[in-house]
Amino acid sequence: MSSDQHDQVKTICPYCGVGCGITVQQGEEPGDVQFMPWGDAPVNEGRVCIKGGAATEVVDHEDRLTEPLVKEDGEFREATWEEAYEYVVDELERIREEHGPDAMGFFGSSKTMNEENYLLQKLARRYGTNNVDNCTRMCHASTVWALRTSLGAGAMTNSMADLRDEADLFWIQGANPGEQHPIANSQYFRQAVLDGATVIQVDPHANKTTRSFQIDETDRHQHLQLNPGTDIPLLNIVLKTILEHHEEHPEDGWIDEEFIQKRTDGFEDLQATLAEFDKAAAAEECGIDLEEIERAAEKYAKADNAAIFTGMGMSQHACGVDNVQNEINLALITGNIGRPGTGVNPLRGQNNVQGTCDVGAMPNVLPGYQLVDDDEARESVEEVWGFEIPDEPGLTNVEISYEAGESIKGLYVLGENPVMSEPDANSVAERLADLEFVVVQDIFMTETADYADVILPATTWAERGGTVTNTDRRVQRMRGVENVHENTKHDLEIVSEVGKRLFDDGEEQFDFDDPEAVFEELRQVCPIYHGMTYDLLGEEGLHWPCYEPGDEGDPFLYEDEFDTESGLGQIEGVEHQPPAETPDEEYPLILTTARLEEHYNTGTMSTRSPTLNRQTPENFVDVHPADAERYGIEDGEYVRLRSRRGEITLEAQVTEDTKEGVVWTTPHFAAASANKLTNHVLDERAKIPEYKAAATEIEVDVEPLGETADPAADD
Ligand SMILES: Nc1nc2c(c(=O)[nH]1)N[C@H]1C(S)=C(S)[C@@H](COP(=O)(O)OP(=O)(O)OC[C@H]3O[C@@H](n4cnc5c(=O)[nH]c(N)nc54)[C@H](O)[C@@H]3O)O[C@H]1N2
Ligand SMILES: Nc1nc2c(c(=O)[nH]1)N[C@H]1C(S)=C(S)[C@@H](COP(=O)(O)OP(=O)(O)OC[C@H]3O[C@@H](n4cnc5c(=O)[nH]c(N)nc54)[C@H](O)[C@@H]3O)O[C@H]1N2
Ligand code: SF4
Ligand SMILES: [Mo]
Repeated sequence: MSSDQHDQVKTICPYCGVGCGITVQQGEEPGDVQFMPWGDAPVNEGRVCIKGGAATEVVDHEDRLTEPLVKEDGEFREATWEEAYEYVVDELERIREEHGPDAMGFFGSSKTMNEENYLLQKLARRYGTNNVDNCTRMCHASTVWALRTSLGAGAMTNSMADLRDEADLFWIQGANPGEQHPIANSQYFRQAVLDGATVIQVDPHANKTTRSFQIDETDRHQHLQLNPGTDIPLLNIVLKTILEHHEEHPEDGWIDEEFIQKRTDGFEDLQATLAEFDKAAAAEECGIDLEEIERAAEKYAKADNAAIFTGMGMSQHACGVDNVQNEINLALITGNIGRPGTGVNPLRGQNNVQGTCDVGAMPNVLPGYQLVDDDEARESVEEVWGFEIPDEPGLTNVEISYEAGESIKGLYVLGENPVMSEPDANSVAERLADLEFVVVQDIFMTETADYADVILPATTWAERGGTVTNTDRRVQRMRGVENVHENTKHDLEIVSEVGKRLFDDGEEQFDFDDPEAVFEELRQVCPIYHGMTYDLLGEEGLHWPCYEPGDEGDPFLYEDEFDTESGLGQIEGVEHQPPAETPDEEYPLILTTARLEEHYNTGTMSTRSPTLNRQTPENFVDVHPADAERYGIEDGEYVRLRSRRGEITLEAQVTEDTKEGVVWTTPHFAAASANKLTNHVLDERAKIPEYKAAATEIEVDVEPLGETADPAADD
């Protein structure tokens, strides 16, 4: 399969969903791959954060998987591609014959491109199952659920550019754009703040977002440092404050009556929910002075254009859908939506998580969010694909891992690392060990690949072409330099080859000349991409929805109506649901987990990047000084964190960045993997895990991990 490969290419940063353009330059030797700025790149105009600038460091890393590997007597040995393909195809056939197609699970990858995920979900469906999902499940699944149900589309309502130009207030709840979306923060949001916009940050932890807006130093901005898992009561205080003020002073227009009447449904439900709601008791639950929250409510209500940012602190709770619904409630009753500078905006995580969802790598939807159980939608896709699609939604990835060894017998993992990224990781590992067959397609050996029977070595982002979709729905082209390691193959080629060999009519359904040919098929079955072609994408890319060639896409959504059946935005009152685990005598602290600027997810790339790893080479836990005093913990001392599911040993940082009673750590490091502690409890509807609250205890006087840190040592 040919690809878009040259010595110097304009492409897109492989880390986060901002979608910054960069240039990759190939030197004399194939492995000599250098970063260069792309001066007029559409999103970032040449600027990058620390990760973008260091992205090429891992392309030729000595740990790259360079040959297919097959497990024999518990050890991996090198194999030919022919042998590896045969093994995969034979096992997929055997599992389908012996257990039926729903015994397989397929994980798509938000680190890979639209074409690759499109082909993987097509493969799963041709195989006969809708058990296909991607990391959005652990990420913004709840956000997407709430946005889709109440507004229409599971994406940012606005674009970074209109937020920069028009927003007067940013309400940032459970998101840390200063570190997780640094260029969006520095080049877009910070600009608005320099022009006078106010920031309200709602987060149990202080971070670079707090510091970049100097939140402590002005009266204008506020940091509401709440207890983890108390976001519903906090927003209910805000909502009730606004409603009460409107009763007394309708002339101030804190709520937008006309908007509520013409464009929304369910306002009475919200009023009823809040009628008996006790603001003072709720403020106590949140751990914040009531007046502080009321002051923030006033600022939101008075802003001409107020925009909400919502992140993992909201989505990763068993009440994740309701958390986001309450943000939607706030935007709808104040009419802060459908205009530039407003809305409810999830900053999407991985470089291509938006696209991976758009192209249908999810168990309930086909490309373009067409429901698998909608006969008309399914039939229209079947017409193009030429085979029948199963009509029942499949299992999510977290469910697939939990069914491993039970109804699930085999797993195809394209670029995910569930043994580190899913909650209660010790038990995920045990379950994967019970599978009959696992194939992992990755660029590095991972904690998950340890459990594989076959490992397929893929080329990296810098070595291949395709498209990715960023957080404001901009579809952009990626281009690659030559393969650094000759025997690695492009993800698209690997999936295509498996499809061709697996099915009688595979040649027809899985043979494509290049990524563009796959995109041409994708746009036929994905209405929101229908108007795009590689030529039209050019260097600027296009925003979806783009129904016909020439459509410019919408920079912001819902100007005239919502994309719901009634065309109305859905308001729905929600009540506090505490996390599944709250502190008790045995586990008196609440653990929450979140990210660092210099590391990335399960660390497979960032911990191997010298520039990124230098600053923070191992995991740590933030402990409030009052807690440190009670436990007798010195700053820099090693401690053991223990939950009902496991324990890890790591350094304690004593800091007021965290709140008393709350310990804060990161999911980036295998040697002290936070997910050994987290709780496998899911939001009922979106099936997202509660990564942001688990009851924990600290033990002191433990040995440091030291130089010889062994990932298995703290099992
Ligand atoms: N540098 C870097 N950038 C990344 C990533 C990375 O790993 N590193 N990952 C990418 C991915 S996949 C994603 S999804 C995004 C995620 O980006 P964010 O949504 O910013 O994710 P987190 O840092 O996990 O969590 C955000 C904040 O939630 C806070 N929080 C914790 N518990 C609660 C709570 O109960 N309530 C509230 N209100 N806040 C809480 C945390 O303290 C943290 O500051 O980042 C993307 N960008
Ligand atoms: N405790 C806790 N856990 C969390 C979170 C949290 O906040 N706290 N956040 C959750 C969130 S938001 C997310 S998104 C998930 C992320 O969970 P995962 O998606 O499992 O984590 P990543 O580390 O991003 O894994 C991506 C994998 O893709 C591989 N890869 C990179 N490029 C390529 C490529 O081009 N081809 C192929 N084939 N493979 C490639 C990488 O080496 C890596 O193994 O983690 C979740 N887990
Ligand atoms: S902000 Fe995100 S996309 Fe931009 S350079 Fe940094 S990691 Fe890459
Ligand atoms: Mo994510």
